[in-house]
Amino acid sequence: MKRTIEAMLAQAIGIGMALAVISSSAAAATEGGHHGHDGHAQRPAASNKSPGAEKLPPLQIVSPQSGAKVGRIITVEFETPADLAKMTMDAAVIGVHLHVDLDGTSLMPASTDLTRTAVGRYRYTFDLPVHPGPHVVKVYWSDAKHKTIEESVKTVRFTVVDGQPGAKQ
Ligand SMILES: [Cu+2]
Repeated sequence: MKRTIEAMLAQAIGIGMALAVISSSAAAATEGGHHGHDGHAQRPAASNKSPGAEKLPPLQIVSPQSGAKVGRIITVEFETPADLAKMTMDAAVIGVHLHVDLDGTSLMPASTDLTRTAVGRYRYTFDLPVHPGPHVVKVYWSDAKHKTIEESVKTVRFTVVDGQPGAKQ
């Protein structure tokens, strides 16, 4: 099951987007990578962070690579140690969950929409029409209200080339 985010966005706009929270989360992300070394003494008070944000499982896009030239079927492969049965929209209780995004169209794949290609590695194929030219794929966590958790966003920019034989030259 796939659902576009439009309906959820309408709800989110009604609630009001907390932009201040997003910017403070981004600031938190810049020091998030150092927690393992800094120890408790240097850790700032976590007053502005999204609840549980620093415990989110990492996400990493492994394909396409930045600047790659790919065909018209857009596939993203990513790595995460997360239990995606619990962190997708088919979870029993929707909390933080996976979003994938192609050129601003945000999708929420169920875990069954993902092909596991290795331990902790998954592939998703977008069922969206694309034209030759530059494109952007993002993989990230959203909270239970489908608000993007900015510090989790992974982005890759690549180019679609029309490799189909017989296409207009
Ligand atoms: Cu969502």
